[in-house]
Amino acid sequence: MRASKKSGRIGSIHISGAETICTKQKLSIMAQQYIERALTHSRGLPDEIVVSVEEITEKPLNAYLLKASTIQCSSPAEARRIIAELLIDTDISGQAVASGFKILDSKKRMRGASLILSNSAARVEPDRSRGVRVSRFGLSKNAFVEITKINRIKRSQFTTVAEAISLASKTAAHPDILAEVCISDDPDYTTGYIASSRLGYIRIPNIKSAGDMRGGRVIYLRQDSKPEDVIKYLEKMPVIIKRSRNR
Ligand code: PML
Ligand code: MG
Repeated sequence: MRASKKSGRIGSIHISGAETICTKQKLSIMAQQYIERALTHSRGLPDEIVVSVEEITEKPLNAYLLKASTIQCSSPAEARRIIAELLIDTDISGQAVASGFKILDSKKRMRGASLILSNSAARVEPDRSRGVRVSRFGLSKNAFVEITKINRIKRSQFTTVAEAISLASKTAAHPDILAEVCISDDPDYTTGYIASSRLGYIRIPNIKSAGDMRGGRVIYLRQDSKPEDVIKYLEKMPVIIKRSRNR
């Protein structure tokens, strides 16, 4: 689902987006839930809601649910220090870290993620205003149950966390992806995350101030990766998230 609103100067602004993999039997209920979500979103009332459904014909790959943890963080400035340190530890250059923050701080809204090369900091998403939308991922029952056991998730945050950790788990499973950083663009949602196959899914409270409409998603690729292959995986490859390994 994607919901947007026309805006004179910019064309159209993104309000909400969501995706899943489900059975044919669940299609109607999912579509109804997504439309309801678009109509009650904190970013405002959309004037266009598009729900598209595609049959999945190829066998989905499996990825494992990232282990979740929460870091103590009391302000956006502290969040930045934590994120920068973790990214540098992941072999991402200072220039690439700064480029990521610039995108996350921008007032321009993207529907998808920006892709940055880990060393040169070059942005490689083909359409900079749209970004790359991570899609075609769904949760197994066991992984869903595992998410219900993550500590300190408020009931009202459950769907947001479940979708974010699913997306992060699909993303981190690609061998050419080093890390992902996400700040919600919802003004009332102030917990973000940094994720990678090595770090797991680290929740960061107070990553932004309440009321801030900015946000976004930045994915760091190995310098020698082939961006077109990574994009194909993120957008098109169906992936089912299984419960974490080593439990
Ligand atoms: C979004 O708005 O879709 C991003 C959600 C980030 C969730 C972070 C968390 O609470 O774990
Ligand atoms: Mg949002």
